[in-house]
This record gives sequence, structure tokens and C-alpha cells, in this order.
Amino acid sequence: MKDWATLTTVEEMEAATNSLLENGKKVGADSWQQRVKNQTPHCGFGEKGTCCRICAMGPCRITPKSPRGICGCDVHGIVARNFLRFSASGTATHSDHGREIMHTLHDASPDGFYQVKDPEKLIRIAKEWGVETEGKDIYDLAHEVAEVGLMEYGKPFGYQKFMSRLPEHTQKLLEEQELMPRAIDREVSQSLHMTHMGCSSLPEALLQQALRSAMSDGWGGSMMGTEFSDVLFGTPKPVDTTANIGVMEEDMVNIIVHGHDPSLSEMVVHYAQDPEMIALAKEMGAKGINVAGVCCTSNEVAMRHGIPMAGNFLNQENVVLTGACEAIVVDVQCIFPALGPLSKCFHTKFITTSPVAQMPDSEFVRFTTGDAGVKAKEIVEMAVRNFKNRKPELVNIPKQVSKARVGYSVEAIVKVLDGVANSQVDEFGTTKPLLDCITSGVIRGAVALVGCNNPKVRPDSAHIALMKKLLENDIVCIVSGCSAQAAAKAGLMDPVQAKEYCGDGLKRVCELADIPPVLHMGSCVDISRMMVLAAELSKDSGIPISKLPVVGCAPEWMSEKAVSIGNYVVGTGLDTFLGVEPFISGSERVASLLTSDDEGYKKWVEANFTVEKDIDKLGDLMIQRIEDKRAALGI
Ligand code: BF8
Ligand code: SF4
Repeated sequence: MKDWATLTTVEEMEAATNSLLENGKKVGADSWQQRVKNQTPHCGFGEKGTCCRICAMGPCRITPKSPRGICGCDVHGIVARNFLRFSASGTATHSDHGREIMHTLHDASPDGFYQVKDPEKLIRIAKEWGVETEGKDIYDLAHEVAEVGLMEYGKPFGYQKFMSRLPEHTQKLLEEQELMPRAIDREVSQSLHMTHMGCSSLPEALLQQALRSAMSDGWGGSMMGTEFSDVLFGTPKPVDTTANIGVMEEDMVNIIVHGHDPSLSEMVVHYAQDPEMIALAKEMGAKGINVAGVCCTSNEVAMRHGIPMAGNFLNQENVVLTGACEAIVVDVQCIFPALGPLSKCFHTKFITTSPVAQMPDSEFVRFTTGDAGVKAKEIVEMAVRNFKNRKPELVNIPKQVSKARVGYSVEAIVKVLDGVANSQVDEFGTTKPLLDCITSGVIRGAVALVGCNNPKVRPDSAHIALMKKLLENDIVCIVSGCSAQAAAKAGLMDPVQAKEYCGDGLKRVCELADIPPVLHMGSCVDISRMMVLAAELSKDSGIPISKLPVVGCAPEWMSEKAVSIGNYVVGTGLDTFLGVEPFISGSERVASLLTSDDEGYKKWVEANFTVEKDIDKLGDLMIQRIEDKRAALGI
């Protein structure tokens, strides 16, 4: 643990970034900060969602003078089609990650590279899915469950299996509205079909498909990604780690893992501890090997191994700019192609590993479950041997580190709070102690803060400002993805220091349970953990999810995945607040269906979106919504 670990402000982080940009200038490096300037102002049609290019009669752009595309589609159809495609792509992306995990599970074996680390969880899910468990070898069971899970992608009949985890009220509502998600690939495929030239242009139908497909993500692909990562790599438990750029070590080989799928990062972490590799690092003149993470991969390995978190989405160039990064090893999603040319300005090796994410100026080491250990060792060795190519005059590691306690899976949250109230009633435990805190008003409610950074918002400023405001108002924050890293970097996951930001009630709970007020629930696929928590709270209280004083928020979102998340969080019944506008402002009709209290989403799934770019106002609106929900419940 570094002894300067402390709370860090956005201004301090920005100063560190500026010093790294100066480092970059010395070697002629490009930066996202510069590219934002080059790209501004953005195309107005794109921003409003009013450009259609799904057939070659177009592209068609809607203006007052040309209110319809060549086929006659109006602006509402075009905006809704774009919105559905955006969301369905997010569903495809998360769910394909989930599918990879199912294949890894299918390849697991006692003497292979991947084992079953949480057999209890595997057995629990097998029972839930009606798979016979008695007398079966755990690996036979794993393979059988993996096949059942893989069928969730393409089965011809039935809904997603995990939908049965929802309270009856939600299931009934979704069935009535015909919004229950079928096979994942079918929902994605149908989204593309519906948005083909000459299919749907009715906004209602397109938005309902956005919900249906997103639900197959949150309660299908993402949930399998989460649950079976736990089975393979262990269900997260609270663990102490450090966060921010200062986790990189000047006298060690620094390997940065970046992306999403833990199948790769787990192996890199493992081989970085190999005595042979450590000896080689020493031979190269380093003190050892330091692995740190960026983006969701960072969340995955932090929660399971306490691997330090170097930064989030808009920090990915920073790790290279330190001049002390021997290798940045990536799998899929949220990886800047900029890392190719940038790594060439330094000695850094940019190592791509997945056929899904291949990039120019990278070294491609194809990684498969069959040869995972061999490839991971090869990658670690490449990094270690690269240490001697480091240019000491270019090394600049800003001394910014915060302490963070991470790893709050639903199981862990239930356990720590059960520990306080001593009310464990079954194998899984109960959320009743958390409910008691909420109904008594000691905690006013909860906000699930998720999502990315986006240069449209000063990096991390919205995440951090909102968290501080919510804590002050006795609202507990559960966080994931790049929002989680923003919190960790700022010190908001430090159980000792962060409680100073809390109101009296929340502070008391944090002290009693020895938890930070901002609970790290994992990566973006792990937002499915938040959905399970909401469902459990609803079942344990008898209150529909939509009436609980709980909301979702993505203040700095940028990706298609984030829109899929938004749609399934709302589809689950939780009002969701956005700090960046989706590309819908070109259609009042679409905007109304997404945000109105009288029609559209609210009527179909009892929840909707609020979009507010003024972050302070966004916070006020969330607090107001939570208080309104409390008042409606009479608590
Ligand atoms: O899935 S929060 S920038 S890293 S998309 Fe990407 Fe956004 Fe970060 Fe993870 Ni999620
Ligand atoms: Fe234009 Fe219609 Fe083709 Fe879209 S589908 S590009 S609106 S003609």
C-alpha cells in the first residue's frame, strides 16, 4: 500500500493528465483531447438522430424543407430506428462477451487452464435451471450447464431463463406488454430486421423492441457473463486495493490489462506471479512485475484478486503516456484504436488478443481457452523483456493513489449486512437488513451509478459530484464500470475516509457494517448484479421494483452498451437518469415515449428516462424521485 494514498479531486486528476500530455508532446503523441477539438462541432443530424443511411437511396437527412426520407419515412421512424440499432448493438456486445464465458465454462477441466472455482454457485444455478445435479461430477455439470446457457442464445421457444428471478409483478407486466425477452440472438436479429428498409417505422414498435432486446442482455447475456465468471473465477468478496495512475510502479515491469473478458486477464494475472517470470524480470533489471487494470477488465481482476486499478475509459492513453507501460494487453470493447499509434511513440507493446477486436499497430497474439496459459505466459514474457527498452527520461508516473475496498457482489452485500443484523435465513441470505435501513429512513434509498466517461463531460466530474451529493443525503451508491473507477480514484471506496462525505444515517450503517458508502459491484455486465439486488429487495419487501426508492444513473455514458443497459434497467422497473443526451432530440415523439410520465416506457414498464445535462440538477432530480417514492410508500 502506497503511503500517500488519499482522497483525490477532479482538479488534481486533471493536473496529472496535463503533466502526462506534456510527456506525450515530447514524442509527438496524439491525444483524445486534441481529437475532440478536431471533431467539434459534431454533425447536427447525427446528434439529433435524424440521418438515415440504412438503404442506398439515402443517406436521407430530415430538415423542415425535407420532412421525409425518399421512402417516405418520417423523423420519428428514423430516430426510433437509430435508437433501436444503437441499443441492439449494445445487447449483442455484452451478450457475446457472455457467450465467450459460456464457452470458457464448457472448456473448463480439472487439469486444464480453467477450473470451477465456485461449485456452490454452479449447483445453485443448475438447480434454478432444472438441471439434475445429484451424483454428477462437477465438470460434467459445468459442461451441461454451459450448453443450456449457450442455448439461451438461439433457442426457438421460450423466454430467458433468468426472467424467473424477477418478482411476479414484473414478469406479469412484461408478459402482458409482450416484452419478455426470447433467445438473445433472436432479439438482436429481429432488431436488425425491424430496422431494415421497409420494415418498422412506428416508434412504439421500435422502442418496444429496444426494451425486449435489452432485457435479453441484462437478464440473459450479461447475467450469464456475470454468473458464470463467478463460477469460473470466484464470486467476488470485499477486498482492499488501490486506484489511480500512481498504482503504476517506476521500478517494476508494468503490464496493463484492458477490456472486458476475464478469461484473458485472469491468465495474465496468474502468469505475472510465476516465479520464472519474476526471475526474468529481475534479470531485466526490474524489481518485479506489476499488473494493473483499465476499464471493466480492471473491475474484474480488482474484485477477485485486489489487482490495482490504473484508471477508467478516458485514462487509457494516460497509462501509456507514463512511459512506464511495458505492455497494454487488451481483449474486447472500449479499446481506443489510438493505442496503436500512441504505443509506437513509446516502448510500449500494444497486444491485441481477440479476433473480435483487431487493430492496426498492435501485436496480435491470438488467445483461446485451449492454449490460454501458453499465450498468457508468452504475453507476460514479451512485456518483461520489453522493460529494458524503457526510456528513463520519458518516465512520469503522477503520484496519485487512493485506497479502495471493492468486490460487493450481491452475495457479499447480503453477507455483510446480515452480519450486522444477524438475520441469515437461508443459503442465499436476505436483503431484509438493507430494507430495514431504507424503510426506517436511516438510508433514504439507493442509486445505481454506472457507465462510461465521455469527453462531453469533464472526465469523472459528474460521477464524483453526484456520488458526494447522494452520500450527503444518506443515499447509498452502488456502482460499476467506469463509474466505479471514478469513485475508487477519488477515494470514495475508502471505508475510512469516504464516510466523511455521508449524512449521519449512512455513516452509521457504514461504520457498523465496515463498508464504504460507495459499493463496487463490478464491471458493466455486472449491472446484472444490481438487477438481481433490486429483484431481491422487491421480493423480500413485497414492493414492486418500480416503487422502491432506487434509481439508475449514467451521467457520463458514451457506448451502445450503455444504451442497452439503460433500456434493461428501465425495463426492470427502475427510473434512469442520463447526463448525456442520446441521439433522440430530433423526434419529440420518441423523446416523449422515453421520458413522459403519461405514455410509452412509463406505461409499458412503470419506469422511464430523465435526461439532464446540468449535473447538479440531475442529482436534485434523483433525490426528488427517491423522496417521492418514499412518500408514495408512506415511509
Ligand atoms: O463496459 S463503463 S467505457 S469500460 S462501456 Fe466501456 Fe463504458 Fe467503461 Fe466497460 Ni461499460
Ligand atoms: Fe432514406 Fe428511407 Fe433509405 Fe432511410 S430507408 S436511407 S429514409 S430512403
